[in-house]
Amino acid sequence: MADPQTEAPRKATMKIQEVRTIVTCPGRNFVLLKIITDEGVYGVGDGTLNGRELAVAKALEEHIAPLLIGRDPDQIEDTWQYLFRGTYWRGGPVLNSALAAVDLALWDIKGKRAGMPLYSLLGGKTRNGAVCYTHAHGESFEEVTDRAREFIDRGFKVVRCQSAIPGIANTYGTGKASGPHGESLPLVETWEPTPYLKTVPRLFEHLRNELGDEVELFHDVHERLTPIQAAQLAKALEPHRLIFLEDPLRPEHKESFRVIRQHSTTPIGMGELFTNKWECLPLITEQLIDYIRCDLAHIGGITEAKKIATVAECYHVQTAWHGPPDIAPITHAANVHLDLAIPNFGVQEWIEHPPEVAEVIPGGPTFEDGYLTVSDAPGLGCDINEDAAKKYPYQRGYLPTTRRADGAVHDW
Ligand code: KDG
Ligand code: MG
Repeated sequence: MADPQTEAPRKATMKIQEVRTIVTCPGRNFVLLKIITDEGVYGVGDGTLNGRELAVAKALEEHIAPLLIGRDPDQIEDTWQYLFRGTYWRGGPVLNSALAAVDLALWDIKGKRAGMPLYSLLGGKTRNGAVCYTHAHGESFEEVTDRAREFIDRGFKVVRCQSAIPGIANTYGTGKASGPHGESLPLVETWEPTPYLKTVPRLFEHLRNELGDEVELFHDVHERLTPIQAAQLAKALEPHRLIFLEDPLRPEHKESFRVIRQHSTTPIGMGELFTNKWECLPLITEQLIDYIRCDLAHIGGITEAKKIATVAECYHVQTAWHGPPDIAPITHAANVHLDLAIPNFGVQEWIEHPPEVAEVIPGGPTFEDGYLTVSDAPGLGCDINEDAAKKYPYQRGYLPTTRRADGAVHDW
């Protein structure tokens, strides 16, 4: 434990000597962290927050790194509480992404010192692999179907499907990339609920007719609907048996989810915009969702995620941790270590990064026949090649923004 007056370790144990933030853009921006101890063992973390990367990097460099120097890297929970509560203000996405980077790096150090992969430290494997999903998208139903078929042929058992909506420019999820795009301002997407609510059930009818019953399919609403619109969509999708309907509502007002539950048996997944366990709690304890899908890189890492998973287990809620391409392979590895260890794992999102990413961050999860695994290397099994990272300097990039047809701002 730290000395209550000075926060210095009470006795001479291993100490944190250096905290290095690495911002790199091998195709997309990543905010990486290396925590180096006085015994030479180091851990790697990821705190990438898409579109606001440098806010996290600055928080790590200017506010958090000085607090870590001299601390015992073994006291993860104590350090977590110290950083989370020590701000007084608590953390939103910026501070909790920074906290995640620290948390992941500390678990990595603990695993390396113990000579154990993280899943062993978390209780050992409860399964051989984590079933995972990827994204099939396209301008037309046929294009989405063809992409989904390619993924099914590669072994995927679960596929997220998004198609363009007639009359809506730049529909979410249809491949108009976020991240660095060389433009000074974000891409603007449009949103209108009526064509969306008409099109999505037709898309899934088409997909079921073409792809059959065996593959698990689902759709990401991306928090855009009102409660009653979400209830209508969930009900309309019932015949197509989605594994879950993702993020139907804005994250702020948890009671809204009751409206969906009152009208539909389509399972619901929610959580990529949550930043702590308390936000998940009402949805879990009232059994208003079926899958909790926080992002380990934005909720303070493994320490917070394992607590959320345990509460979820009590209420028959499974996990579907957020695994988009905008978080580094280090967080993807953390996802899979946790998936392998917990009893209530549901499904894991995973998007293949381009090869430059593995050059900078080797050791992410590996995919085989629909399942993800991680290596048995101690810790997270990942590394950061700092020389390679230098070849890919940060490039400013924004997530798109959204407006209604009349010009009003809407959630992206
Ligand atoms: O940076 C934003 C993305 O992480 C998000 O749009 C991806 O919704 C997403 C998902 O489910 O992967
Ligand atoms: Mg999503």
